[in-house]
Amino acid sequence: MKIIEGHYEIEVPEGVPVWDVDPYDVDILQDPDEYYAELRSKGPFVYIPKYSILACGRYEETKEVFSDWERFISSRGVGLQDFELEEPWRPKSIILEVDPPEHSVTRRVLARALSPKATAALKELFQETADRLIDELLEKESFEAVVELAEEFPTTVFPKAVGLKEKNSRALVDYGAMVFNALGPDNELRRNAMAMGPTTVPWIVEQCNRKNLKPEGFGATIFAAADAGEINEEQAEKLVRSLLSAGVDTTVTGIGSALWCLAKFPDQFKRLKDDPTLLRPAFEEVLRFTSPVHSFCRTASGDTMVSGTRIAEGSKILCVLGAANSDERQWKEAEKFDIGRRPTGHLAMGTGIHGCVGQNLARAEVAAVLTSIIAKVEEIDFAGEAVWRPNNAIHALDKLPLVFKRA
Ligand code: OVV
Repeated sequence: MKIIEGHYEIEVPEGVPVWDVDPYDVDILQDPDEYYAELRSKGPFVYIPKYSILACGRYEETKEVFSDWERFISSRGVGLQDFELEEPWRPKSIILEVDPPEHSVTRRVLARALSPKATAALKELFQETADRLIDELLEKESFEAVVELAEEFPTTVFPKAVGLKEKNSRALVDYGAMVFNALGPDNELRRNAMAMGPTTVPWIVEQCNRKNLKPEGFGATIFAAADAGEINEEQAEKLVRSLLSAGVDTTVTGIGSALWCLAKFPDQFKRLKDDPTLLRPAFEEVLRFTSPVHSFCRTASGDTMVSGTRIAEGSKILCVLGAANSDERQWKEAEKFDIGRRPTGHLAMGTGIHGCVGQNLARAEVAAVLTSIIAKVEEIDFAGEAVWRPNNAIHALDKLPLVFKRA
């Protein structure tokens, strides 16, 4: 059997349209809305010959595939590569790239480390940091919000929350770019990201060691689970690696996209300032509207059927979360950014047993930044063109020049 992008070539299931598109084309990654709409319009699934995968973008099927961990597994990788056929670029994640029962143990440990209680304890650190940063930015005529705020905030607070002893924002941001670009095909984005390995991976791996973690923080909670015999030392190191993999680029993207939405829709910013109780629903709408993680794959564990489509064992299914989050079958006026919508059930943080384990923390980080902004900033304006940064799994800004006008 022929291998394409690290998995077996599959046959086109009966009745499934063939769509000659490259979902990893730079133009699509930068501006995906038309691709999302066309994907949904073609049917519940399409077959994409370039990568021999199925893709789904309607809400119902995307949710079904993404949440059914028994029929659509993660242990063969959540990118295009099938880990049964090819070695991944790094040892598998023991939370993202495993299934139950192994997943249940590691999930429990990380859920404990990132519990609402652990997150609540960081509230003051988050608010003080956000207030200081926003005060600094108010002094400037304009600023580059990706670097100066979206990256600056998480790379300041997250290492402290984990208990890292060293600060290295560059390595954290670059490692995230590697992890997420690695989920795509062997394209230029993935190759450029992988080229950062030698300057990035050794530092990351080193920070996961118990001796480099403070006695307080998420890292310490994870190693306490190793001391209790729940997991072993190597697993504890891998779970710290998971924090460093998934905890930075995601929140950087969430903050950047929230700023972009508020600058682009000033009426919604005003509405938020007038009613700060909309802060949390506003961020959920940012997540729905921008889908920071635009797509992840699953692999069919056996022959199965979804909405009348036959799916063969070993098929890679690209779950296009961004398309599901803009599906008009699910969301009224889906193309509208409406902070009062309360978009329960959006798939931006996944759903089911693999749903984002750090979501409390992510929400708390963004809430601190937005709280500070609505108190201190009267108006957010663009100071130049916003540019999106293509990435095989993340839809994020590359450049966001902004002006804050003082309240
Ligand atoms: C990209 C990503 C998301 C979630 C978890 C991980 C990676 C991990 O390394 O465990």
